[in-house]
Amino acid sequence: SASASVDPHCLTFTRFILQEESKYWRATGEFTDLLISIQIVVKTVSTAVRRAGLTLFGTSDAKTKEPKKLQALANEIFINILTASGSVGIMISEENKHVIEVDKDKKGKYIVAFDPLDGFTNIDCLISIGSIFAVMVKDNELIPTVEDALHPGNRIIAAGYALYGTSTMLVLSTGQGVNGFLLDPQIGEFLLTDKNIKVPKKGSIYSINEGYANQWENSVKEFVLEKKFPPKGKPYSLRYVGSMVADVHRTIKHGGIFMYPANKDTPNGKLRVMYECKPMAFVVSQAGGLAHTGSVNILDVKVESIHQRTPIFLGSKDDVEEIVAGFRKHSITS
Ligand code: P6P
Repeated sequence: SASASVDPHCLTFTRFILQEESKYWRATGEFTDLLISIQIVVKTVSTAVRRAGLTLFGTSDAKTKEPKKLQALANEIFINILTASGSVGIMISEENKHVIEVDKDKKGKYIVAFDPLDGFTNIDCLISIGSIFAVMVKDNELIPTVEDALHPGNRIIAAGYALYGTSTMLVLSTGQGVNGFLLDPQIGEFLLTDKNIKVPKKGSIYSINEGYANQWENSVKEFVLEKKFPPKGKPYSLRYVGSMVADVHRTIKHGGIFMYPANKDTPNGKLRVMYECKPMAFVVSQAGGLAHTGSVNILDVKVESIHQRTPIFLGSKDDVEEIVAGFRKHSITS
């Protein structure tokens, strides 16, 4: 069977985490418990997503209501399993207006921000969607309260995403590089298939919703124009799925730049700082790439509200630095 072809030395996610624990972390076991719980979350959401076509759709209102149900289900899966881990103190979810505080008896020191099912409206036409998460701790590593969600001393210690595409992939960084694990559904295990992922230094793909071109700032207009009509060499290709996890994962693997700039409709951009942009910036930076707002590194963005948005330019270092130079040029001359 297909699973028999898997390299017997292929590490499962669980064994990888246990190895990492013995190498890097003060092995309290709490962080390991949390990462193992995140693995269970992703397996459970993946099963729900894969069954969506059979259980949630087929009704006349599939386009309107069903994706919302799947998004709510994914959110419940995140909250219930992370709560049960005993490692989490508070959670910030794209789906919840307010910070979620875990009951005292199950409370742990970690702060988890997540988008349970990003791009979920794409599911009824079978476009890849994903989950995004970041794990933070307070600077004093004490148990967090609701007020700590925006504490400037919070630091990201792990982040990653799940891509529910042709296969389910879990990409994780715990601060020692980035690794990708493919779910083998026949044995229900994530296997380490993409070890030490690195973003190419420069790419040949730009990824942006060109439908908003009439709303872009000049820096963005000039950058995109130069990619399409370069003074010398070949133009870049445009690839845009409209599902952040799919666009970011392709950018990490193939290089290039993913952009969601400010538009007149969304003056701070559309994508959220805590559970979309910062987790992706952590992963991309750990893979040797760069994530920027046009004025600061995404990881340095000051968070003043849990659903705060930001413009984002992410991917190959050379490509992102090029558009950042364009922003600097315009800010000096304006
Ligand atoms: P637009 C999906 O709705 C999402 O939140 C991200 O996954 C994606 O990158 C972005 O919005 C797409 O937005 O405005 O191009 O449709």
